[in-house]
Amino acid sequence: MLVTVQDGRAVAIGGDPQHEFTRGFLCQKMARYLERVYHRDRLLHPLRRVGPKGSGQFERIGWDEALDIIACRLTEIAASDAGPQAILPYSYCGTMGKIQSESLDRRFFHRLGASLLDRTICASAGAFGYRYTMGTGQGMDPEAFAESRYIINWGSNTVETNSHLWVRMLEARRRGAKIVTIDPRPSSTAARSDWHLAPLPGTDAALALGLMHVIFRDGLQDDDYLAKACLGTDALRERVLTDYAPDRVAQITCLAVADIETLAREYATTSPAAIRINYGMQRHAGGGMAIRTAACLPAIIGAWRHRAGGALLSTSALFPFNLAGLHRPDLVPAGTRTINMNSLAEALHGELPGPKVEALFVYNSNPAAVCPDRQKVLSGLRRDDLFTVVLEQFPTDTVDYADIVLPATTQLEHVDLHHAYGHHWVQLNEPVIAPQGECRSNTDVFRELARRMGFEPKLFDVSDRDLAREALWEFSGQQPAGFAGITVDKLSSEGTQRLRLSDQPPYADGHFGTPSGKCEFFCQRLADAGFDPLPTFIPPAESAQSAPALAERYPLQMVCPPAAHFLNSTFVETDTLRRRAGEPELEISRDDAAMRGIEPGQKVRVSNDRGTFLAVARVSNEQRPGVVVAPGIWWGKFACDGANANCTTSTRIADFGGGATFFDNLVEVVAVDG
Ligand SMILES: Nc1nc2c(c(=O)[nH]1)N[C@H]1C(S)=C(S)[C@@H](COP(=O)(O)OP(=O)(O)OC[C@H]3O[C@@H](n4cnc5c(=O)[nH]c(N)nc54)[C@H](O)[C@@H]3O)O[C@H]1N2
Ligand SMILES: Nc1nc2c(c(=O)[nH]1)N[C@H]1C(S)=C(S)[C@@H](COP(=O)(O)OP(=O)(O)OC[C@H]3O[C@@H](n4cnc5c(=O)[nH]c(N)nc54)[C@H](O)[C@@H]3O)O[C@H]1N2
Ligand SMILES: [Mo]
Repeated sequence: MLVTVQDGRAVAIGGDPQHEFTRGFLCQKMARYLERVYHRDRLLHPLRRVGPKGSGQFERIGWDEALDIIACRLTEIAASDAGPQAILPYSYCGTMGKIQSESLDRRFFHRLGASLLDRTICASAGAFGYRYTMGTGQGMDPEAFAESRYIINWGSNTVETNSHLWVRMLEARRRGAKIVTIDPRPSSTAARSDWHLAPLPGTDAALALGLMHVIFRDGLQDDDYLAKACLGTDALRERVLTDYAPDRVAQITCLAVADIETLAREYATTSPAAIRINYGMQRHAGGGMAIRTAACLPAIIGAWRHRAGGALLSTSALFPFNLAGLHRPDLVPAGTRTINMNSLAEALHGELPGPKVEALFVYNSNPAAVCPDRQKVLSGLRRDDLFTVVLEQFPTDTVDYADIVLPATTQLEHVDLHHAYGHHWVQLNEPVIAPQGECRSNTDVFRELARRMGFEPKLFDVSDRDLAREALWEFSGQQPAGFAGITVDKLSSEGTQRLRLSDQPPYADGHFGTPSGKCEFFCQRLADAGFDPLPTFIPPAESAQSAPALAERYPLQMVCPPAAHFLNSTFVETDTLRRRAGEPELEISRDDAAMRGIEPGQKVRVSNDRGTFLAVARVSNEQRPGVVVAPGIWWGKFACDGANANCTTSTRIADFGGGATFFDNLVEVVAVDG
């Protein structure tokens, strides 16, 4: 980003035309970042709660008092019978900068001996699934999509969630590529694609196996690539030929047999073919296996031979940061428990093994809005015996439940070092304005707390720039190849640097990162973990086919991805974006609406046994019957009923990696009078 500053105030923000990936444009949210920085509701001073939890009533206090209260309470809990594991840090991706999201905070909680948090809310099912097949996280270079001839957006709303990649896809289309989107919802991406297939949610693995059936049946596979680079081809071929004929796959997915046949043939015969595998398909009970299964497809047709062929999940694994140097996992006391962040509802109610959580320290996250089973999360946050600290920029739903609120700086006010999960560039984030009000960066807060708690100065009296140098291995004598010569000074003087990666396609000759060195259709690691070692279809936990009794009461499958105007629950406070988003909505098919007497624009109640929320019905001819969509992630306080879609979502864990299952959710919808 380029920011123009006049007299100490940021007056303009824009993309950097020199940046080779973003080429000078920001998404519609970041383009309004200054509205956020100077927003009337920015938290500018520490606060102490004066009303009941949840009321959001606070009084202003000073930093010294706030930090003393926190240090005192954390020390007390650590010294009590419950011990330091009764303290739970809770953070995710408010900022993804390495310094403000995972440096001194990790050191602090490790040194304290607090419970560890498994940060699984977004990407872990897919990350595990992809690695079972591929051995590493590496996939296609996003920039190569511009040269692909056949592009599949699979569970990816690329137009809205990854607009810079969409630009590459449009370039490919100008060169003749076909763009296909596989999504149960008529997303913006589906609407702009050449072809949209709408399977039932959670059935992608079956679809992928059906495509393999057609490919092997019709001899469209790349036998040479299979022989040299893949493990388990015969077993996979037998499985898909026996179990996944198009008519069975059509029943599972609710797609037409002819469409499955056509997709398989086009995909296998148009080269280079690229798949953007993304997060939509992994937020299901079988989401990890779905990603693992889809990730087998490029090898079967030899797509990895080409730079513009293969698949892309995330680029984050390519950034070889010195995380151990930043986090200092060596400080963690032996036997410390780990809490899955998707299980916050259970953790706050003392339903997990180990001591009951007595202190919750939230930063870079808004769990009262983004966590599954929200009603239960909120009743946990309401506990009078829970001490809650929230380090935030805005008075979010979570802040309303805090005992102590600490005001945090924004990206324009602090130092950070950024990687990306959608491109190959490293960047340094320099502060350009002074912290607003009394705001402090996350690192400053943990430095101060560490001092008050008597932790070793050599661990915490480290500047943010030195932490960035540590992350880039500048103190270790030798940097990993990907970072060779990329230093804080270079980033500062020359700007963004591309990772030092080879231009060759990563798996052109095989050489996968698996124990066998092959693309593992057969995966012993999965067998060892108690799973089917071959790609398979694990049905959703909540669907008409897999849970017919539940579906009698709650017949609609609901997916709830973010609205285009929000970044998860960030930017809901930003007036221009929230006005564009309007109000909480529910997209519903014409048939499902008619059956329930629901008129377009009418208020509806969406519910299941976990909870309920209100939304305005958007009746759509394009939406497939049986599936409803609730774009989010709204703050309860901006909704007329104080609720949001996560009131209905489940804390059930996906098959791999402890991942979330936000889109595996049966509900019923009724019209609300008046
Ligand atoms: N504008 C915007 N951009 C964002 C974000 C944001 O909040 N707003 N969030 C960022 C983050 S943290 C993430 S993780 C990414 C997520 O970005 P994406 O990977 O695009 O994920 P989602 O938007 O959650 O879902 C994508 C699509 O998957 C569909 N889907 C749901 N279930 C299934 C299924 O079972 N199968 C298939 N094939 N499709 C399914 C949904 O209908 C949705 O249209 O976006 C990032 N970019
Ligand atoms: N229903 C539903 N729920 C979902 C999802 C979904 O698709 N549907 N998506 C899931 C996904 S993919 C993700 S990644 C998670 C995201 O969950 P979170 O990581 O909690 O993301 P945000 O909602 O964006 O909240 C981040 C908070 O961090 C604050 N923040 C930003 N920068 C800083 C900083 O420098 N310091 C501090 N202290 N705070 C800062 C912001 O103000 C914001 O309130 O949500 C998950 N929840
Ligand atoms: Mo995410």
